[in-house]
Amino acid sequence: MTSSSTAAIAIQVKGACPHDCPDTCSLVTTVEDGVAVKLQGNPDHRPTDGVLCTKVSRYLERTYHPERVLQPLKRVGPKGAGQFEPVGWDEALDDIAGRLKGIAAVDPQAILPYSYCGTMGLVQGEGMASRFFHRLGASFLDRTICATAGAEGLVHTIGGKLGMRVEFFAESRLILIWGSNAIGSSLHFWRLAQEAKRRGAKLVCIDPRRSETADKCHEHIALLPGTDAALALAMMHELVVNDWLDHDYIARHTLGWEGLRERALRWTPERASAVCGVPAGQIRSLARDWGTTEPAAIRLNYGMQRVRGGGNAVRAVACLPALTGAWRHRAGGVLLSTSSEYPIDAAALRRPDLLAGRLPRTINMVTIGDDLLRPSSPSFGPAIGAVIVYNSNPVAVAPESGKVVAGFAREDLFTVVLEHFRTDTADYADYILPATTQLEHWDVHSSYGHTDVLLNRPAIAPQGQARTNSDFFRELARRMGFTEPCFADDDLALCRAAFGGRVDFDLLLAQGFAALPVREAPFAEGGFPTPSGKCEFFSERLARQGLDGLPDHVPNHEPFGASPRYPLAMISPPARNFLNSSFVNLQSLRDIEGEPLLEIHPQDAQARGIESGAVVRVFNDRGEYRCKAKVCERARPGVVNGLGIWWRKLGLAGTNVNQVTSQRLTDLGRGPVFYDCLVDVQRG
Ligand SMILES: Nc1nc2c(c(=O)[nH]1)N[C@H]1C(S)=C(S)[C@@H](COP(=O)(O)OP(=O)(O)OC[C@H]3O[C@@H](n4cnc5c(=O)[nH]c(N)nc54)[C@H](O)[C@@H]3O)O[C@H]1N2
Ligand SMILES: Nc1nc2c(c(=O)[nH]1)N[C@H]1C(S)=C(S)[C@@H](COP(=O)(O)OP(=O)(O)OC[C@H]3O[C@@H](n4cnc5c(=O)[nH]c(N)nc54)[C@H](O)[C@@H]3O)O[C@H]1N2
Ligand code: SF4
Ligand SMILES: [Mo]
Repeated sequence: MTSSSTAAIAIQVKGACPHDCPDTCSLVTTVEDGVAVKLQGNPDHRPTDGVLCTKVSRYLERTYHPERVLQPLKRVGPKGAGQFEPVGWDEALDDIAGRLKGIAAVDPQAILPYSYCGTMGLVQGEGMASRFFHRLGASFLDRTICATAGAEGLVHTIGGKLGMRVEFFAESRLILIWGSNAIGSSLHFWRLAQEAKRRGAKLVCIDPRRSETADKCHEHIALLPGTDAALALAMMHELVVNDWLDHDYIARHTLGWEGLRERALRWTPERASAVCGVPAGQIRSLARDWGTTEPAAIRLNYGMQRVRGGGNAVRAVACLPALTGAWRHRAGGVLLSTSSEYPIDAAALRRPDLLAGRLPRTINMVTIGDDLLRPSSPSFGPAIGAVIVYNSNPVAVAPESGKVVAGFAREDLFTVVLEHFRTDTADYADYILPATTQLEHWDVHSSYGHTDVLLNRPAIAPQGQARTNSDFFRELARRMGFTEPCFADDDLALCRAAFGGRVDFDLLLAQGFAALPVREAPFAEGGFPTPSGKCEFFSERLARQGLDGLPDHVPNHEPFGASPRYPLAMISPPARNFLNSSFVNLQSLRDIEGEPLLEIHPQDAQARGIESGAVVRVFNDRGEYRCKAKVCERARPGVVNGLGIWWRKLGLAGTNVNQVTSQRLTDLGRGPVFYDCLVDVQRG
């Protein structure tokens, strides 16, 4: 592009929203004289339909934010104090390579990557980074912090992260929105649900919180956190006793019906009512709706699997469409994730062959607090000596932050953070390195809500001295003496490698997106990709692992009512205008959210002398944090909603909601239990 002194030349560049959101929107950035001046949703991309959410419509404010880190910074004060001075890239990279070489000479497993979905891009995510850590022989990171419990539940039932195509929800007659505040977290699905509603569909929201989505549904079932499997089993009870079953579908396309039937018959609506804290009549009517409406669909989301029994809960819910034959219709079935549709060539992209036969230990990202504090031992291996953080903000988002902070505060831990901003985690870095944003680099994206591949082209030059994540790992590899040719691949080559020849790259270059060939009604004729080829009510694989072969209600680690000291259950769903801890530092969005809030029901508030606006202390044995109370009926009695995920340093007393969450794990998938957490609340 050339600039002109008379009129700016405007070009439009197609990209992809990088954020951890099922909608994976196609973006169009207008650039004038090298400056991005406008960012819009691509009207030609069907799932995006020209619309962006409030958060990402502020992406330019984020990109050109005055507080962006634009040069490498080296720590000069104590850990966590946030005192840094500028340093050159070469000096930083040389020093980092030297430190890592020293650690690796003893045991490379003492080095740990820590990353998640700051960007969902396949290249700036685990592309060059994986090659680097594989070659090094660093510890593996088990990337469990969001979705693994539900993913395993789904895989063990229907065979993959697969399901309905999102656009057909517009034709459903009944939609259960289960564990999702769709208005905030998957806006484009919500628009389709609204279309269905206009055509006469009934919408039911199943969520302990009266969310913005619940407000707009016909019915809201405010169950206690972690009781979804009990609700689903009681629905099955009703399907059986009223014979709202598709016997032909069950006989031909499912496995384990007799066992499931027997179990369901033990879950009367009255029994589930006592567990879930909702009236038995409401459970009966939900089952009637499910059993007698066609086509009927479930938009399941990850909000309901952040409890001990999250994997089993997803299994139970994923059985419901097979019982009624809902899969026969393209507007029936369940959708949790579409990830397994994508033919990603992980070996070409990530090069596990560079491990050369080594099998490093695995660290679960959920237990980073405990693991950073663990000394060397024969069972654990070497104490963690260095962490390289990219695309994540663990000090804010990982559970039991008291321990996470203590871990990152270790003076003998060497920490490098690749970031856009000085996050809570960056404050504990030895080096903060400036990373490019989505407007400044190439990437290629899959989605977990629709089934298109998107290409992201850079729209503007890297700001300041920012470099892409892959550039950092490429340069570091060179300094570590890694000479394999794959470390010379540029980002465009990585974009091409991600799908090999399985996606038309020329189409991606021309149009910015390409649809995968997927079936309209994937399981209308069965054909589930499970070992038996059927929808597995009973899972032989789980039974062989010594687990329950059938789905069941697995009570929370911290069940409601179990502790006299901590009588309130706390969930911590996202505040609508933040995305995890991203965007919290954008003034325009923070102005909408105000301050960290705890929603509390009037009954619970009154019993504690708490009014709206009062500063409260939320506490349990793991710690405490302070926020402002909002007395309202968005909270059900007995459950408080601590809206997340604030930056600690932008909250009230330098902590956030994860100060009280626990590092315990889910039944399947080794996932976190953010919403399985008992607390009490006081004025304070
Ligand atoms: N605006 C916004 N959008 C986001 C995110 C964000 O932070 N902000 N996060 C993104 C990420 S990382 C993800 S993983 C996706 C998916 O995001 P989800 O985890 O599905 O998040 P939400 O849609 O907020 O849905 C969580 C809902 O589950 C409810 N819930 C809590 N416990 C239970 C329970 O035990 N049972 C049931 N039935 N419901 C429960 C909460 O009250 C909340 O309304 O959203 C993405 N989109
Ligand atoms: N209490 C509680 N805790 C939770 C949750 C909850 O509901 N309640 N939700 C959990 C869930 S679902 C998830 S997915 C996790 C999310 O946890 P994270 O994946 O850590 O998500 P973010 O907090 O958004 O942090 C992402 C960081 O990556 C940075 N980033 C973005 N793009 C790039 C890039 O291209 N390069 C580099 N180097 N950095 C980049 C951003 O600036 C941001 O600081 O949090 C979990 N924590
Ligand atoms: S709706 Fe989701 S994918 Fe679309 S712009 Fe917003 S965060 Fe990105
Ligand atoms: Mo997530």
